[in-house]
Parts: sequence; C-alpha cells; structure tokens
Amino acid sequence: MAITPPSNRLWWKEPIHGLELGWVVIAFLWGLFMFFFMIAWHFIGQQNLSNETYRVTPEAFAQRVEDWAYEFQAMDADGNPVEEDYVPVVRPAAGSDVYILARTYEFWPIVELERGQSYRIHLSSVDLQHGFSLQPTNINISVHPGYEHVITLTPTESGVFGIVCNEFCGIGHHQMTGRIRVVEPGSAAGSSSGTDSGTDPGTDGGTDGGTDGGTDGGDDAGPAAEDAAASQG
Ligand SMILES: [Cu+2]
Repeated sequence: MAITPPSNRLWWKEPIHGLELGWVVIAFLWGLFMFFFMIAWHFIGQQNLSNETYRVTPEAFAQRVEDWAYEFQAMDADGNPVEEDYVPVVRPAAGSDVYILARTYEFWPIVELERGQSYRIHLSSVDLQHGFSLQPTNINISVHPGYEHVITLTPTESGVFGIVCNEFCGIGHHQMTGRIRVVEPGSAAGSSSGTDSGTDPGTDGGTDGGTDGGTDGGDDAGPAAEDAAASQG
C-alpha cells in the first residue's frame, strides 16, 4: 500500500509497450490452447474416464454396499465365505452393478469381476475425501462422502488390480488399499481355485503402490497387476 498517490494518476492509460503486448497475446493464446486441449485430451489421451455422480447419504450408501456384499458374497467349495485379509470377496453377477466403499483406511469389499463384462462401479466414501486409483491402469477418481460416482468399467485382462488411496486422508493413508480381482469368463462361480491363484502378487502390488501415494504406483505394481489392463467404456 502506497502512502502517497502515484504522480501519474492515469498510469494505466499509458500505451502498452509492444514487447509486453506480444507476451500478453502469447500467454492468452496459450491459455486458450490449453483450455481446449484439456477437452480434446479427454477423448484422445485416454485420461480420466467419464462418470456419473449422484447425491447419497453415507449411511444409505454403506447400507446398500453391505446388503449387496451380503447377497453376492463368494463362497468356497465347502460353503464358507471367501475372505482375503479379513475382507470379504464379492462375486457380482456378470455385467451387474458393483459397489465399492471407501473409508479410513480401506476399500471394502474385494470384488471379483469377469473379463470382458461391463460393470457399473458405484463408488463413495462414508467419512472423508479419498482417492480411488486403480493400479496399474490410468483410472483416478476423487471419492467424496455424500456423492456416489458411477463408472462403467470393462476389464480386458484378468489378474489382480490394486486400489490405492491417492488423496491424503489421515495417519493410515499409506495403508489404504483395496483390490479388484478379474477372472477369466466362467471361472468365477463357486471355484475356490480361482480365488487362491494370484492372490499374493496382487497383495504386493496394492501395498507397494499405496506406499508411494499412488503417484507412480503403476511402476511398482506386482507381477499379476503388471500384466493386467482394464479398459474404460
Ligand atoms: Cu484415503
């Protein structure tokens, strides 16, 4: 703040220097280019996928995920529920709606999808803002409490995909991981062998990625996740 007014009160009316004008024009055009390229990038760059968003209360979403997980809980040959690290494995019907809930500090439950089927993945948080980063694919979504994000996803390869939280959410953020399992068509229903194979590489992939905060998690992903890829549609 100046104590005395400027001697030339109409300083802003002085003619602009040619060089300055040149740079203003360059910066303006560059800004326009970046703005429109941001939209173009959505189509040609395979960046973030389109998704739908709905309002939902955390309580209602948690209840829906729980009911859904209970209905499609995977069972092994002996009729016992399949779990990995105390997290239930859920096998939804091919091509159906899938629910994943984010909360401090986990993604719940573990879902098992079939390769080649399109699923509608419903994502929400029940406490804080989290990030959903699917490794090693380029799928990143901010997950907010109160909003339900719906993504259409078609896995193109089988394997175990790690989910890491890439939105700092607290003391346990680096441990916040989850898993999406993709199995070959027809191998899902009631087969415990499909559940066991590839579990370990997937666990490593998810954990390593999470430690890095998801920024370069793809490079550190485990062997199973490394071969796998998912497409978005
Ligand atoms: Cu988090």
